[in-house]
Amino acid sequence: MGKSTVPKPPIVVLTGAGISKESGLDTFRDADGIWAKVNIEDVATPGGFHRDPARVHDFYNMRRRGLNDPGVGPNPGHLALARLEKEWPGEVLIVTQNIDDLHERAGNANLIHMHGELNKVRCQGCGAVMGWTGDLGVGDACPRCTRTGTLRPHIVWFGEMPLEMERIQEALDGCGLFVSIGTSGNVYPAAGFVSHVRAVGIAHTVELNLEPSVGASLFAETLYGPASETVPAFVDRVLTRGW
Ligand code: BV8
Repeated sequence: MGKSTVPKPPIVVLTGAGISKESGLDTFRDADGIWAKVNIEDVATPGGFHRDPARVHDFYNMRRRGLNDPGVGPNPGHLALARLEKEWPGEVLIVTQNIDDLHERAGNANLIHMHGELNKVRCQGCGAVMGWTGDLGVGDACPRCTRTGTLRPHIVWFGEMPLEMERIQEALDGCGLFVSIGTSGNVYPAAGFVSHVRAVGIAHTVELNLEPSVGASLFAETLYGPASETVPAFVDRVLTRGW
């Protein structure tokens, strides 16, 4: 079924690690999560990278190998969001905190990776951002400027400015529906988006998560359960009778 002609309000969807959990990727703050195994300061800050780049490369190389494992792919939660973008007769923007590429692989095209992407690297010498699906090491040369020692993961670390914030703020200002999926609401500025949307005062706000997030009370509606179940059901509802 294609899009009908009557334009409908834009939808903004914020996703976090919880939507990729059932695809086999670890979350951060669950009991078995990433931050239970490594120290944020050592692997997800500019200081950590400056102190020990090889250690940070190892951390992201392990996660990149995990993501690019043939057994890892989009789950029904990702696929439902691709259907929403395809069939909703208005704009659907996915703003993801995730650095995996499962939204793209599910079929979403209108997508912002506000914390960067695991399968990309950035040269601190010439600024180039390039696809990179293998391991990255301190000795690797930039394919564009040939410098060595200047490549870093194209990922936003703590204390660094998330990407495309202006475009995100504009989308939040103008949306009719804001949905937050699979995020614990601990990390800013993403955790503040729902408050921004409420202050604008137009949109309906919904949290789809396994359990209440830190900001659960800020949402007009909350639905709990695994994303592979809650997201398809919610998308069905929006496409058949709105919110
Ligand atoms: C910024 C990339 C300002 C790396 C990430 C002191 C010093 C400096 C900064 C700060 C500070 N104090 C506060 C800050 C701000 C800081 C922050 O918020 N810190 C927190 C910890 C207090 N934020 C920043 O630093 C940001 N930048 O503020 O810049 C600035 C201003 C001007 C100029 C320059 C700078 C940058 C934040 C981005 C950091 N990078 N990731 C990497 O991925 O390795 S953050 C990291 O957390 C990931 O991106 C992740 O996506 C994100 C959020 O985590 P979640 O996705 O929510 O994952 P989590 O595990 O927490 O939750 C999963 C949820 O899923 C759970 O609720 C669970 O119940 C649910 N779930 C589980 N299974 C399922 C499920 N749901 C559904 N279905 C299931 N099956």
